[in-house]
Order: sequence, then C-alpha cells, then structure tokens
Amino acid sequence: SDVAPGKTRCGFIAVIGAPNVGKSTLVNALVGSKVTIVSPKVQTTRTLVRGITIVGASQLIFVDTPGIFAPRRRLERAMVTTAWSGAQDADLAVLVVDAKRGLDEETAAIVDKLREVRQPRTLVLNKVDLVAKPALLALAQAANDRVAFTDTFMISAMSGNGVPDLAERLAAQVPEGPWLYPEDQMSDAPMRSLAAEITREKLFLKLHQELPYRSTVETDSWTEQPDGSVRIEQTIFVERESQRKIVLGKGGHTIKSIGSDARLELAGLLEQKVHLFLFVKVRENWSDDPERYREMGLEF
Ligand code: GDP
Ligand code: K
Ligand code: MG
Repeated sequence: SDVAPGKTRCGFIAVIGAPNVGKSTLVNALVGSKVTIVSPKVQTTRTLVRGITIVGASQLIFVDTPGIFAPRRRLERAMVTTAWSGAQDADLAVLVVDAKRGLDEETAAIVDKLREVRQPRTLVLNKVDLVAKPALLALAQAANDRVAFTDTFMISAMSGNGVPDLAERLAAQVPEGPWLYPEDQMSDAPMRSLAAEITREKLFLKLHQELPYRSTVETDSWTEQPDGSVRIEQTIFVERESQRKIVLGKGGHTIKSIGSDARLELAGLLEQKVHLFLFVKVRENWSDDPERYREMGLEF
C-alpha cells in the first residue's frame, strides 16, 4: 500500500434498518463486490455479514445485519437481537430507510430506538430512484426531528448513485488505527459459507411464500480438481418431505434451475469452472433448535 504507516483509519460500520430497505444491496455497492445476498423477500440476511473495503487511508468494515422488525418466531428473535448487537459493537451506525416506504410505524420505532446507540449515526435514505425530491427532503426532516443524525445521505444502492459520497464521509469518521484485514480482502466469511449463501439466495428467488424461510444450505465439500476446476457439494435442508418435493420440482426442474444459477454466479466470483452438486435433505424443526443458530453464528 502507498498509505503512510500511522496515518491509517479503520472501523466497523453497522448497517441497520427494517427488512427489505436495501441494506445488503448497499453493503455490496460499498464493497464493489457481492459479499452478502439480496432478494425481494424479508429475512434473506440471517447473520452479521462483514464486507470490507478501502477508501483513501481508511479500511471500512461494513456489518450487514438482519432486518429489524417485531419478531414472532424463535429464529426471528435471534435475528433481531443480532442486528441490534451489531449496531452496539460498531464504531458508526448507518440507518437505511426505504424512501418510498417512508417513516412508517416500524421505521419510526427503529429511529427512536437509535437514541440508545452511542456511536455517530448516519441516515441513509435509499431507493431515491422511486421518490420525488420534495418527499425526500420532508422524510429527511421528519427522521432528524425524532433523533439527530450526524449526516443524512440520499442514495440509490441499486444504481450506486450517491454511494461514493457516503463512503468518503464514513471513511473520514472511522477512528485512527491500523487496518485489521489484508488490503484485498472483501469479506471475513470463508468462501464455502458465501457459496452456501449464494445457493440460499437462489432458493429465495426461485421459491415462493414460506418455503425459503424454512430452508438452510451448507457446503459439505470443496475440492480443487487437477484441471483447475472446483467441485462443490452442498446440502439444502428443509423441514418436511413435502418441502423437499417442492425444492426438487417436477422431474428435478426446480433444483436444476437453482443449481445452474448458483453455479454460474460462483464461477464468476471464483473465476474458475465450478461443478456444483446439490442435495436436498429433511431435517425436522431445525429452525426451533438453538444449537442450529449457534452453528449459524446468531446471538441470543
Ligand atoms: P435488505 O433486506 O435491507 O438487505 O434489502 P436487500 O438488499 O435484500 O434489497 C431488498 C430489495 O430492494 C431487493 O429487491 C433490491 O433489489 C431492492 N433495492 C435495493 N436497493 C434499491 C434501490 O436503490 N432502488 C430500488 N428501486 N430497489 C432497491
Ligand atoms: K431482503
Ligand atoms: Mg439483507
């Protein structure tokens, strides 16, 4: 690196907000690579996912969090607790609000609870591509009336509009200190867990209604082949035989399409040929089993 030693900055930035506001899309845009999965469905992000990037002399470690909402089931409670603890442990907190959705009850409750967060708070109004300017200004005002934000940004995480300005401002605010990760590292997750997440994203995108929430994916083996390709075996766990049939689809049609989408994306990320083998197994009530959350890295 050409950055003089002793002049560097480094910090953790928690990205929090209601479900589906674009937190994961924003973290990917800030990092400039897919490190966390995105879908139009809530509860896509289940654990804290770190995306790492360098801006000037600052290393920014973004912590993508599960959406904050009123939890009903056990897995949901664990996800919300994890999201708030992510905010409390970070150097800076970024609250993402869906500008189209505005300051509805759920969003207002999160803004109010941010008063308990001691770190500098940045407000990010996302999805500005869907909203007219006067409404944006009114929303920024209304949110800042509830709690004072250090900065307010209006961006589109999807198009990248406004993202570099946000990154520069955050880079100036993180504490002075040495970088914690190698310069080229973009995620702290092992490749095999990102690979499992990518398959889980395809499940979210291909399947409807409740099913994706009830499934999980694990990478069982990862074998580099002599010809330069990699052989990856994964298991998709569902809770019932009927769900297994849905994931397989008629004549294996659904699983084939999930596998082919996941394989293509993995090959692009790894820049090597990928042979992906997917298995679908029934593991009853995994989502009610606390042992399973611990394996996933969720907190209570
Ligand atoms: P999260 O649940 O907060 O992590 O949200 P995601 O990043 O998974 O995004 C939820 C949905 O919002 C996805 O369908 C995204 O493509 C979409 N989305 C994210 N950012 C934008 C944006 O700037 N504009 C629009 N129109 N859609 C967006
Ligand atoms: K989502
Ligand atoms: Mg997410």
